[in-house]
This record gives sequence, C-alpha cells and structure tokens, in this order.
Amino acid sequence: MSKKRKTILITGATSGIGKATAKRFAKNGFNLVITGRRKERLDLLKKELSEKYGVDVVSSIFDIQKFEECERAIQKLLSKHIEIDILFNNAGLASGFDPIHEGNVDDWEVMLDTNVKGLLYMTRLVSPMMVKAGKGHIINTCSTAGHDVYPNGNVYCASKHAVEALSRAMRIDLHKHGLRVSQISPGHVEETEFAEVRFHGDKQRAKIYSDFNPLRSKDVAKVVYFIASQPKHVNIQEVVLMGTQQANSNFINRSGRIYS
Ligand code: 8X3
Repeated sequence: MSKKRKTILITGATSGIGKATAKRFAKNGFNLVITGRRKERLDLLKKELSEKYGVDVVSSIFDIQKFEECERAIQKLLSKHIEIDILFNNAGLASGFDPIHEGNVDDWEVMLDTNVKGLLYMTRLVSPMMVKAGKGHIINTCSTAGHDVYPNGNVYCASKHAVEALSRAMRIDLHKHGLRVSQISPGHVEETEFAEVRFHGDKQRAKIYSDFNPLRSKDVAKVVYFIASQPKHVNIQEVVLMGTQQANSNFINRSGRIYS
C-alpha cells in the first residue's frame, strides 16, 4: 500500500452505510480495508473503487461474531504491514421485531454478537496498534436506538445503548494515548438492508420508508467523512442525524415523502 495515503478499515462494507462510506473515502483518496462476510460483494466493490479512484483496496472476509476469525484477519493485515488510521466499527443489524416476552433467542444472540461483541473484538484487535502509534480514530456506528427505546425494539435498542456506553468509555481509556473516538447515531436510513434483515427477508413488512423521506446511506457517509477530516485537535464526539420528517424514534411525520 502506498505510504502517503491514510487507511480506513470499514466493517460491514458490503452494503448500506458501510458501502457508501467506502465510496466516500475512496473518492477522497483513502486506502481501504473493506470487511464483511459476502466475498462476491467485497470483490466487486474492491474492483470498482480501486479502478475508479486509484486507491489500494484490501478485502477481508470474515465473520465479525467470531473472535478467532477477526484475529486472523487482523494478523493478516499486520503481516502485510497495513496500518489502520481509522477503524469504522460499522457492522450491525436488527433481527426480529417482537415484544420481549415473544422474542427469538437466536435473534438476540446475533444482534448482541454482532453489534456489541463484534465491535469490541475489532476494537480490541486494532486499538493496540493505534495506541502504539499514538494516533488513530475509531468511529462507531450507533443509532438513535442508542438513545431512545421503542416498542419491539428491546434487544436491538439495548445493543445500541451498549455501543453508546462503549463509545464514551473507549474515549476515556484512549484519549490519553492520542486517539479519537467518535460515534454516529443515524435514525431511519433507506438504501440499506436494515429493514429487510430486521423482518427476516419479508419485503412487504420491510417497506417502512414509503410514507416519509428518510436519510440515505450517502448522507451518513458524508458525516462520517466530515468527522474523520477534522484537524487533529478536534474530535467530533457524536453526530445524531435523522431525516427532516423524523423527530425521534417514535415521532415520524408519515404524511408522504416531502422534500424528495
Ligand atoms: C436504525 C434506526 O429507529 O430503526 O438504527 O432503530 S431504528
């Protein structure tokens, strides 16, 4: 990898916010490490971005829910002398939408393993290099669900509340080593697989954005880039962003798509 460019590692880069962020950073001359489970998608993105923007793109395929796989992936990067300047802990999902007394335990496991433990694994593996270098930036994808709760959101909201706590706690532990820790908390974002995954592939139920105008992935990516491109003495700790028609998790103006 060329030395002058900075490198961002993006988890969950195969779709939605992760993919849009990969595009935004590549366009701005960053080298990328894009990670996820779906090889074909990562290969396509790698080809597209390296050809279009002339940046180095490494794809790393692993399951973030498994510490050993994360560890192996990071060791491989280290063996190639790839230094990570920014870790974008973005991989996350909502699975299921049931009241707590009817919740599916498998859904709970996958959300907690991905949204909380996956973020922890990647942070534990990447942050020591940043501490050693005395610099680095960790940006966590939280959610408005890290601040609010809503009916049937129970475990997803809990997992994002954990991310919110971890971002604050990580900042306390890492600021004295010169690291920045930031968090983005988007509300509803379309052009992602979020709703479809939440409703287990039920496309009808997943149509939750048709009567209002939500954020797009690229709106969020723009904010991630803004956070990452501040001067070294500035750390934007958190950005909470929602579409204009959304006031919080529970109040959305669903009177049609205004501002389209
Ligand atoms: C996504 C936003 O409101 O569906 O994190 O939880 S919400």
